Amino acid sequence: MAVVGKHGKRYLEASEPAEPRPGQWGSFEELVEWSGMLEDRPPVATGETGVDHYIVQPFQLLSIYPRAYLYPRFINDTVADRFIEIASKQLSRSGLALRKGEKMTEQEDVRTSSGTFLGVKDPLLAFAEEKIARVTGIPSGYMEPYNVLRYENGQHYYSHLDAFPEKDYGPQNSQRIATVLLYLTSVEEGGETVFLLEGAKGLERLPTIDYKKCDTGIKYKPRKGDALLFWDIMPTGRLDQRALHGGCPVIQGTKWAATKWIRNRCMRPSCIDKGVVE
Ligand SMILES: O=C(O)CCC(=O)C(=O)O
Repeated sequence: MAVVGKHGKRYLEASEPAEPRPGQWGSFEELVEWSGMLEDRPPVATGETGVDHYIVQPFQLLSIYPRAYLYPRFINDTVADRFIEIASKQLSRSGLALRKGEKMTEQEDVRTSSGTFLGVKDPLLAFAEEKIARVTGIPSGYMEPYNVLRYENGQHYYSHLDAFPEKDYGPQNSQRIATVLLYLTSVEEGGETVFLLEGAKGLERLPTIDYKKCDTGIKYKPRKGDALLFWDIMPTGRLDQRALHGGCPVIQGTKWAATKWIRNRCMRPSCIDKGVVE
């Protein structure tokens, strides 16, 4: 039984089990069981394209400017390891989209990781993609293939936008609107994802930031299995410059991550078939 104290604060009586804390419960399913939610609120009838069960996925709002969410334990170790197993066989030096008139040699130092693109032939990779679709509410047809990245000691990705501003890249047929990073390893030191311009007034720092550094804004330290979602556009549909982000140099350990870029136009036959193309 809970007791409501002064100022409406809820206290637990000794007989009630203590509230589990992250790391103390066996699984998210157990947590849902413990919460009593399934008994109290069993799943309801869905529409044609819904699912008949709850998806248990806690999240933490990391920032509103840019909109960034952390999903702890989004994938388990088996799924994370599968990405690495497949990607390891086909790595090459990571590439970059060049701005108008830019040459690759000018950009060599911007991104020093290795990487590869992976589709969803493997069922575990397909499962992770479907989970991203459900959490973001954006069907997988709007998603690019995974870009799996490996950063070894000293390797980095200087801060950049994932979207393509028209002034730099010319008119776009479709635009990146959101990014999901799946962290496939924990990193002992370094390798954080940084948002240099985070904050309601983050843009005021734009003239002074150093794209090569990780010294302002917020940083997320990679933890195996976690996912980080951030929106590359604002609610208005315009590009959010505060979504500028980078991968800080790895100091100790190896960082593996899988990036999933989400577009504003369907890229695959799946949504064309379903008649939901925009
Ligand atoms: O490695 C990271 O933390 C960031 C990766 C990234 O910026 C990207 O793939 O666009």
